Parts: sequence; structure tokens; C-alpha cells
Amino acid sequence: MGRKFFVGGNWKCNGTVEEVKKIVTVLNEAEVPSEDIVEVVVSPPFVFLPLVKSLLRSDFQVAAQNCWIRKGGAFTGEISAEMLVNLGIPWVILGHSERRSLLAESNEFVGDKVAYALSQGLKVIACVGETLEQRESGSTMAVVAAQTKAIAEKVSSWDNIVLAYEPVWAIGTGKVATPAQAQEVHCELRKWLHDNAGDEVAASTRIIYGGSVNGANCKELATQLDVDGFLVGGASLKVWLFIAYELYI
Ligand code: G2H
Repeated sequence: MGRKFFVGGNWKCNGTVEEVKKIVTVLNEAEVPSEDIVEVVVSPPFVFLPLVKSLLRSDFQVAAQNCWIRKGGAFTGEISAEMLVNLGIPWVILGHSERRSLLAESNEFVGDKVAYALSQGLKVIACVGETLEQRESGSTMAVVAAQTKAIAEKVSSWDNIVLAYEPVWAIGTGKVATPAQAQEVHCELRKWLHDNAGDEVAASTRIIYGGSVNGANCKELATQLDVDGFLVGGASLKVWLFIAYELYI
């Protein structure tokens, strides 16, 4: 079975009720290929999840940007996977580099979070990616393999995981990976999945690219054999569904 193209919008820590309503109105009016062809997932900040879910068209889905590592309880400020499930939120982004670097989330911590979120029935967009320093020292593959391994060791199935390759040097910088750079890492990640999780997992797991994706660069990136979609940040606050649309016209 082919891998369904995935377009995610990560709004990060942005927006007001008014702005969120405006973006949702644009999304609801957007012309995109059917959900059989492209899966569209929108990720607003926690506080706007119920609002977005209630207003958003039914063929688009909603993702949280994080969740707690285990069952809820005395963890001030955290949001548990159970709460997301209770709200009917199907997806969660985990391991984003902004959390790995600013909040010191380790590979193991992210792996545990992915496993717990899956165990509660959430689908996970799991992010991996190297810093500029790591790329320049030639350790890109070692870094993303270690990040992926920490997840693989904790999960028994990849069915509900989308792997997002997001080179840190490309995030919010306007400095997008070239199609060849993205393809090279995506292909290596697929090989890693093949060698460590099996043929079927490698063939069916979607590996999406994130990092300064926009209308000008999405088409060529999407032609790469192992690029199965995008996680769009900054551009997803503006008119971004061109990405889903233009790829299929
Ligand atoms: C990478 C991406 C979305 P941006 O973080 O996850 O953001 O497109 O702004 O680089």
C-alpha cells in the first residue's frame, strides 16, 4: 500500500482566539485533494485545541504539540495523553527540537513519551533532526539514528507513528534543506527502519520533512522518493494549504 501524503501545520506558541478563528476559516474554505490522498493535521497550542476541533472541517484532524510522559496526576502545568484522548484529539507532536533543546528533553524521555502516547491510543508525529554543528561534523545520520532508536526501543508498533525529519538548522531560519539533503536523510532513515524494525515498517512508515517549508520549495521536496509529506511551521500560520493543493494539481 502506498504511503498517504501527510501535511501538518505546527502553529507552535502563536495565536489569539481571533487569529485562530481566521486561520480555521481559511482552512475550511481551502480546496485540497480528498482525505484519501492527503492527510491534513493542524496543531494549535493546547488552549485552542477544543476551539479548533469544534470549528475545523471534518476531513482535517487536530494534533497537540506535546503531552506528558505518563499518566496524569501531580504534574503541575502538564497535559496528559489521557486528556487529549478525552477531548477527541487524535494526534500529538513529540520530540520537537525546540523542546529537546529548550526544555532538555532527552532521546530516552522522548522515546518514553512516544510509547505512552501510543499506549493511550494517540497517533504520534515524532521529530528527529541534527544541529548545524552535528551536520558539519558529519554526524547527521548517527544523531537521527540515535533519536529514532530511542523511540524504536520503546514501541511495539510503528503503525501510528509519522517520523518527522527536521534539521534544526532549517527550523524557522528560512534555510530549507535542499531536496537532495532531505532525500538523503529520509532514505537513510528508511534503511534504518528496514534494518531495525523490518521491511514492512520501512515501507509503510511516513517520513515527513520539516524546516522552513513554504510554497516556493514544497513542490521539489515532495518529488523526492522518501519524502512523504511536511510539517510546516511559520508558513502554516499564513496561507499554507497550497502545499497540499499544489502537489496534486
Ligand atoms: C520546524 C517547522 C515546523 P518552520 O519546526 O515543525 O517550523 O517551518 O517554521 O521551520
